[in-house]
Amino acid sequence: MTERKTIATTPYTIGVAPFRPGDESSFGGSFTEKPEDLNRPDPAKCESNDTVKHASGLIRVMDDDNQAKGEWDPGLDAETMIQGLEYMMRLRIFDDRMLKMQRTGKLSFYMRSFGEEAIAIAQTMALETQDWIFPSYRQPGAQFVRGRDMVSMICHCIGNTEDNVKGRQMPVHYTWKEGRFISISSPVGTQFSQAVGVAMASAYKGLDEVCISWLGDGTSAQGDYHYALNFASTFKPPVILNVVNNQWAISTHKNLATGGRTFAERGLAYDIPSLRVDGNDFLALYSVTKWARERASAGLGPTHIEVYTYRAGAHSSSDDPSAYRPENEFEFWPGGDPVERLKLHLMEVKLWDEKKHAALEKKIDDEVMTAYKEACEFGDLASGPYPPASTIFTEVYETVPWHVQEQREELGK
Ligand SMILES: Cc1ncc(C[n+]2csc(CCOP(=O)(O)OP(=O)(O)O)c2C)c(N)n1
Ligand SMILES: [Mg+2]
Repeated sequence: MTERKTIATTPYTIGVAPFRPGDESSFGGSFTEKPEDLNRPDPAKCESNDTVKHASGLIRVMDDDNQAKGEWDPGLDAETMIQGLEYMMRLRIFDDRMLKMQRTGKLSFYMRSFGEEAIAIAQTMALETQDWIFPSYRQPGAQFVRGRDMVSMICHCIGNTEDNVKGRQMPVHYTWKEGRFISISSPVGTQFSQAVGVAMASAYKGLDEVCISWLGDGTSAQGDYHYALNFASTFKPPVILNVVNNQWAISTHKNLATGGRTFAERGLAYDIPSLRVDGNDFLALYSVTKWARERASAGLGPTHIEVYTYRAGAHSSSDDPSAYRPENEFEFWPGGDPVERLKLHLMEVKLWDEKKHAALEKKIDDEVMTAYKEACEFGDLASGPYPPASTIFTEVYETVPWHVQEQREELGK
């Protein structure tokens, strides 16, 4: 009989979270990377080799003293920054109201962007209106930037008679054709190859239409991510591919999604310029996205970005993070709170004060409350009215298949 050989087994320490419930989290205080560390390469000439340091370092603009520094400072005017702050505040207040609705049974499920508000908002603001957005469920903020009506967003989350997809999507899985905001898919990651494909079509047609997409650290462990990067590397379409590394994929730590190097560095192997950016720094996010768009528009193709952040809230209304991570971990995150950081920067440059902030908060709060009441008039989960059951069968197939027809007849609708 042949003797079986034993091989060294993988240690179980791979992929574990550094801190668990009851531990004191520590991320080393503040970031060691400084805004002056990294240059801003010429976007119209930059190749992947020029971004080796940008993929392992961290692009920042706002320093620990809330001042904008370094080559990546986008030099935004007051109006743009205040607008950005307003969008972020609107998203946070909106999210809180929606979660309350879920807790009181008015809608079935909810996902907040808490702690990640700057990402989709700054990045969408840096784009042009003809650009296409391929989001995951944590970028609803892009819709505020593109001007979607809040009542319509709430009606979608409830799935009531005014929901533009008539309850056929999960709440928060928005779709909004007018804003070029592509339907969010429940199977995570599909949006990356779709964004690359549409960008290829845009280049083929000679249009100045750039695509942007986001997926999470956990999702980047899927094949979809690599298929998209491979096509982006080969065909060099005008696309901006973001991996939002928020440390967690529900209860799975980001250490289980990649083997040591940063998420950004993986793009270099595909010969795609790759940047790593502080995802809680509104100005840095705006700046890298403008840079990537300039490259795409100049015909230089894709940019790969790791957005380094922390998921401050639960994964969704169905999740309880106290079961797998210290409850106050967010307080130790060196990137801080994105809303607070832009607010403090605006105060530092004397464009903002607590009084203006409180007044804006009140204005948004009223706006959200009014929209919430208006949306509920079209029905909520607790008290209806509900869309008719016949909508299960309509508007999906042009020619209804026999088995669906049979089911409809059986239901008598
Ligand atoms: C293909 C697929 N697998 C699993 C799931 C269940 N699921 C939904 S979100 C999620 C975690 C995703 O984590 P990450 O990509 O890090 O994004 P985050 O929620 O942190 O933004 C999982 C496993 C799914 N929706 N689709
Ligand atoms: Mg994640």
